[in-house]
Amino acid sequence: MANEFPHDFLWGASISAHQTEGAYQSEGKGLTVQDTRPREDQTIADFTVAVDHYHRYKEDIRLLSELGIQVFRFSLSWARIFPQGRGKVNLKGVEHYHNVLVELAKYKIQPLITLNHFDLPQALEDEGGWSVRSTVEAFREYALFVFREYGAQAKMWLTINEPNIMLLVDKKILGKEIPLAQKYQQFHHLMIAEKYAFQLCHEQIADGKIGPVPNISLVYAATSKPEDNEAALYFNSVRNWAYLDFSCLGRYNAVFQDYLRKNKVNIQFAPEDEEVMTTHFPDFIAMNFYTTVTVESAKNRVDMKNGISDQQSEDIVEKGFYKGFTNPYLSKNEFNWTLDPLGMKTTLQTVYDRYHLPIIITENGLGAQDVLTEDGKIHDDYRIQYLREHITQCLAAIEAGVDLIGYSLWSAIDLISVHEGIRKRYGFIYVDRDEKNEKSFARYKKDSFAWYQNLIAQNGKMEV
Ligand code: BGP
Repeated sequence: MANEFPHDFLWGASISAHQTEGAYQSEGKGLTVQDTRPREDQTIADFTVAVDHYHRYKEDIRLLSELGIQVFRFSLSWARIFPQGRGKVNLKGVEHYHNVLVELAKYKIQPLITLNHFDLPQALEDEGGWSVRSTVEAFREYALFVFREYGAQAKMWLTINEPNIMLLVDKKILGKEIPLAQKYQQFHHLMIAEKYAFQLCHEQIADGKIGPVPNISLVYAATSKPEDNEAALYFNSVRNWAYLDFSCLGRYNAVFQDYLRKNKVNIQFAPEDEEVMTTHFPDFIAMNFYTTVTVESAKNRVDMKNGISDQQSEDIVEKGFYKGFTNPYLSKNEFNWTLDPLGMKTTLQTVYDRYHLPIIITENGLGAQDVLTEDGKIHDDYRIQYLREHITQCLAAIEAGVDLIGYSLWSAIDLISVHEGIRKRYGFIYVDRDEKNEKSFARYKKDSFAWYQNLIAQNGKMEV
């Protein structure tokens, strides 16, 4: 087995539209659910300006070319192209992404485009969002349009970012709680929409490749008690396999069906769905990974309230099923996210074993409170350490036989965290703004920039 990264391994970096672009009402863009989302804490950097990537994409892409990445994962803002979600096209928005693609081509950076990353057009949300079937139709119209428009410039595509986390942590991401029955009707619509994206990409783009992009983390049992193992079985299914089984195998798996049955959730199928589900499949799996999750049984617990607040699902409670448990063997980062590089390897092995498709990691990274020194430096050795540990496990997964084709970390540039504003920074490139003040938006290279640049130049070889 290989003990080095394949020569065509894709080294990359990732962002999303609403966390970077800003310009939220510029040049004809419609509002999205991220622009209107109620925020618990109004002091966090808002998304209306974000890090001004919309106006500074040329500078950002030039810096990324200096970094040496081969693939840049970004998302299109659906409402920039269709301000009302469907119907009238906004030509300025369409042109913007052509310009971005031209700029990437100039530096030979391959685009990896997410169709939608948490920012559904508000006009569609007003009609019922993913709870109603018409949003699936609007998504088909949008997907068809962008594949035709950009298919000559972009060959690798991703569908809808982390539908699993969006539904599980709805309050944090969308600013509202979705009742359970509606949540899983949304699941069905999101997954059917994704199936149409697979179909349309393959029909419209010569050599086009497309994959789903969920957040996948193995769920461990808190102890060897059979009840805890059962809890892990259910949460693995609800958090992970329900999504990938639908995408890659075209079915509702049995454990997930049982979960739905016990919760008295009935999914409405349209007449064509059975066929759509079982006909269109992805070419690869894109996987976002930050940490693993541990659960114990919540079968006989009456003293608890159902809920979840943590992005990484550690504090999930679902009576009768599972309850989050702090894994005593793992440490945490300063934002309370559990660290588990080996868990990334075993998650990769499990995903590959189940689906036998190539995998690309499209998110993995460390959110931290970086400090800009007076001489314009950011000494983020903690991020280098994090990356070193995780990339080592990528290689271990490849050595163990996993067809891992790339690693694109979160994030290329500092952006507004979904939950915690800009004080939680992820980028290789520091952006001079804080929660309240927009400041200069100047870009600075962090120490991790030089480290990753060197790593890419060596195709993943690390000096210990
Ligand atoms: C993923 C999202 C990203 C990103 C990341 C980090 O769930 O796809 O958009 O934000 O998590 O999360 P956070 O911003 O909450 O730190």
